[in-house]
Amino acid sequence: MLSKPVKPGEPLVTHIYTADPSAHVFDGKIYIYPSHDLDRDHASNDNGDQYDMEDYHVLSMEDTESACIDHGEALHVKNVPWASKQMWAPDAAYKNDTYYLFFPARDQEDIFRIGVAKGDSPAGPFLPEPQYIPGSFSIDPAVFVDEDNRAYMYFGGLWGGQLEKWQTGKFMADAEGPGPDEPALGPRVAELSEDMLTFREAPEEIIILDEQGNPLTAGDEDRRYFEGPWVHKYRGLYYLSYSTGTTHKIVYAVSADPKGPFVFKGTILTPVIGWTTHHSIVQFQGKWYLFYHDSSLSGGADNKRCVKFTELEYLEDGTIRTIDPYDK
Ligand code: FUB
Repeated sequence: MLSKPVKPGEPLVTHIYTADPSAHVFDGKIYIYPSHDLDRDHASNDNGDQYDMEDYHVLSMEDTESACIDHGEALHVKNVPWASKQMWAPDAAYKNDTYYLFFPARDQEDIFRIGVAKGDSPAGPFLPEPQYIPGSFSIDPAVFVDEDNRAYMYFGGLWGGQLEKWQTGKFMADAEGPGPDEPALGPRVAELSEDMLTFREAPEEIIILDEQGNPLTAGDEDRRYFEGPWVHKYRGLYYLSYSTGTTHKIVYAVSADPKGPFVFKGTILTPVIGWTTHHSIVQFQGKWYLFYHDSSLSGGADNKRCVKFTELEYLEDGTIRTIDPYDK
């Protein structure tokens, strides 16, 4: 299905609800891997039960002025042997002449895990591996393939995403997050194996520091990590961007090492309509773009979101100009 030509700040497609866009340039086009929100009415809760997605559709655009194509269903939960429900924010990567779709879902015990599926085309369909990635947990995988061809998966999300339940290395159903003055929980990172199907090592926690070198605290809700990590490289530095959750911002931190520690820098995107905010950053034809979502298409329903994009600008010192998504 083809949309009308896309415009910055407007939904890429309107025939389905979409969220959590992971954008990549494959074969000279922009491919977007979003969540596919269902048109169901739910009250919102902190466990995220309202996000009851079942499948993925891949979108693509020839460029930033053409129509957006919905390539149809690329993977459904019923075809993933280990998964039971909630196909949340996915990402994709290309390596070994293969396209990989990484996705979180609850397993048969209701624990979020991360799975991988393979395809010959960036538009899918994707064939899932029979088991989730051993040692994986929580949500929001984002895979960054570095210039040396090493691939890293960043992941993790609080509350419904269960990250705080893994502080001991084992799933503790009743575990709570750290107190407000304690170091905040960071996202996890693990290098992927050459075949992209397993972790090469146990996931490590990423530390995010303030400008004085102190770890951000859990009470620092304007800056601490909540969910939705994304990593891109600019002028040789790694930029880790993420959602602050409760304060609804997309912020970023920078490091010379893909595993950090990262130093907090600032805000990329101010709050959007709807509770969640989730993004990706991609370079295309010499410009940088932010892909994000809001709930404008549904008039504000948290679980019925729409994917959008806008240009992203760096200042001379490598910082990113803050974007107000509704600035005219
Ligand atoms: O779409 C479900 C969840 O909402 C995602 O995994 C989070 O990042 C948030 O956008």
